Amino acid sequence: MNYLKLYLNIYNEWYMKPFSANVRFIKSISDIKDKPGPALPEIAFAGRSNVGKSALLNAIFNIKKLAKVSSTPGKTQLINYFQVDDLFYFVDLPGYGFAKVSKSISASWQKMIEDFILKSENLRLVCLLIDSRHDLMKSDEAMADWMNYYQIPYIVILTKCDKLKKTKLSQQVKYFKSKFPDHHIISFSIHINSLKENLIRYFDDLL
Ligand SMILES: Nc1nc2c(ncn2[C@@H]2O[C@H](COP(=O)(O)OP(=O)(O)OP(=O)(O)O)[C@@H](O)[C@H]2O)c(=O)[nH]1
Ligand SMILES: [Mg+2]
Repeated sequence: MNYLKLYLNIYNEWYMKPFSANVRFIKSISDIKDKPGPALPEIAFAGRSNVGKSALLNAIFNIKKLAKVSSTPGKTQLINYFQVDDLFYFVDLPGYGFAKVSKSISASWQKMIEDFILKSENLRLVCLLIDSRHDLMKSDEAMADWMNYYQIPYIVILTKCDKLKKTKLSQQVKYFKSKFPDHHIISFSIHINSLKENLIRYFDDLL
């Protein structure tokens, strides 16, 4: 799958329109039975509200408003499908762990996320996004334990790495490696090109 590589190449040539032309929003669903066709491999983005799931998608495709981003948690409320050519879907999920939504709404989001992860036959990988600045939160631990229980393949992406000094960041990476010894961990920031490129390379190798 050379499309992301292509993007990387073109991205380095800043004056050209990048690969982003080939990604498009398909639809938002609340129930897995409404998922779009054709069936393609899926990579989903999960994590606490405000961790940076939607911003990550915008950043790697270099499109400002591909996915809706907000400084207020709880922006993404449905399961959003983005298709890259005829090759695969990136799926932006609602966040969890946001205290300000009512219990019934947060339970319905949780059910949506769990149903999607358990029932989507084409799901290849969940990217569990965790804010690099904090230690593991209860809700992230619960999500990871749940995925471990159901043997869902996942990696951990540490977000907002631009907000940490180098030494603190390497401490945090060590800390998360100790928490997730069996999972791949990738540092990321929407503001650091080398980290964006690392992540794009990772997806490229995967697909
Ligand atoms: N400094 C910095 N800010 C970031 C980064 N990633 C995201 N943000 C900011 O964090 C806020 C939340 O980003 P979103 O992408 O909307 O978060 P989300 O995880 O999709 O949140 P929900 O849709 O509520 O689940 C926005 O103000 C982003 O600009 C990053 O790498 N660095
Ligand atoms: Mg979002």
